[in-house]
Amino acid sequence: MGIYSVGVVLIIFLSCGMPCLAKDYTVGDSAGWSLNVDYTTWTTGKTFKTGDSLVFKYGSSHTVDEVNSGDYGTCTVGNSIASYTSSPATITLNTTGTHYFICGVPGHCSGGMKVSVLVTGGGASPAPSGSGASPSAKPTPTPPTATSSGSVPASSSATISPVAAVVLSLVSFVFKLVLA
Ligand SMILES: *[C@@H]1O[C@H](CO)[C@@H](O)[C@H](O)[C@H]1NC(C)=O
Ligand SMILES: [Cu+2]
Repeated sequence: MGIYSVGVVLIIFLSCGMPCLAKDYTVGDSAGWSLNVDYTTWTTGKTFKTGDSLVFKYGSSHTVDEVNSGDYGTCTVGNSIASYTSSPATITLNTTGTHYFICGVPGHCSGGMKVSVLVTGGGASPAPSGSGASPSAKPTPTPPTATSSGSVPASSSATISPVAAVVLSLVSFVFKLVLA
């Protein structure tokens, strides 16, 4: 059991390497949020998870507007879900699905200031309930050290329970935060 547990912890620790940490992505990297940047190229190869953040850095002549897919396609401004006008704008990706961002200044979206990101689950922060993403009502995470095996109604088999996996992931996450 002892060796086995260490192995499980190690596997979770390693497999949780970067995906378990909330990441900040500076949109456009050093180019920032501006005209004449190909954001499709920028998103290629990146994976975005709930809890990750997009950091938009831009001059005062731009904005960041989150819009729906239709307005994204047509570069329609004025119906934005959320609008940000001060840089840097750090936008946490709280929900799964595709998020669409454009610059709200007329002409800029059609000039290329548009970026869409597909957000998947399993990141550092779960999507908040209410979006129908999670049927289980568990508003606060269990503190990693608060529970012993006595309070967890899990099976006593050698296989690790989902609850234990979550707790171990949290431990790993906190551990990495301390190291960072
Ligand atoms: C994401 O959730 C955090 C914490 O609840 C909140 O402060 C933030 O405004 C949310 N971000 C968006 C884009 O809704
Ligand atoms: Cu702009």
